[in-house]
Amino acid sequence: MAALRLFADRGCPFAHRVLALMDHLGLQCETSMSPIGEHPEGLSSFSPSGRIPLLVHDDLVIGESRVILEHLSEAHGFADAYPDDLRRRTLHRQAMALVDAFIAPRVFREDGPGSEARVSECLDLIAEVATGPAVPSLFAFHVAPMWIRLQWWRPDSLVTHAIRKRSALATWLDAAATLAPVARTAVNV
Ligand SMILES: N[C@@H](CCC(=O)N[C@@H](CS)C(=O)NCC(=O)O)C(=O)O
Repeated sequence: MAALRLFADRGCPFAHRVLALMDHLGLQCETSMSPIGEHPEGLSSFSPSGRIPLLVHDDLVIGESRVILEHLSEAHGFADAYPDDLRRRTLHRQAMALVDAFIAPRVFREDGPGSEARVSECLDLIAEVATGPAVPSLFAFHVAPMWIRLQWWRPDSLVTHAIRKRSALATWLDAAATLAPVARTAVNV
């Protein structure tokens, strides 16, 4: 069994994605976890700038959560990572990219990138993916930690309200946020 080591921070939504996937796959991993705002011990030898999350898999260092999710899924045969259908798979990947480009920054800063119109267009695309039952998938593990933190940290932000107004999307995201691997790896802050 290859050695896995994860550096994470208790509040980080990007790290939460990885923890949720690992929980779902039942992966054992040496995890160095720090309180919010601090760097886990040993991280600087792999990332002097303090990137979190950071996964070390043998001699491979991965410091981008979406890539970590894909790497672990491929390494451990997560068959439901993405839909089988190419069109749906591409839409999932596109929605994940949009979450990172336009939604994730607004978890940290209310006035993140993108106009109201651009955010609305992104939510339309994300809503196209967030249909049917919320089951474990890379998209669910990718977006749920952001939705949880938007509600904690930005309950009255433009993007939080825009999501709530799309009731089918909000319902789907609520269900994704309560998936067992997401809930088990969430923190109370
Ligand atoms: N695009 C990165 C973003 C990761 C990120 O911004 N992580 C924050 C913590 S939530 C971070 O490392 N901040 C720098 C620091 O804490 O020094 C990913 O998806 O992994």
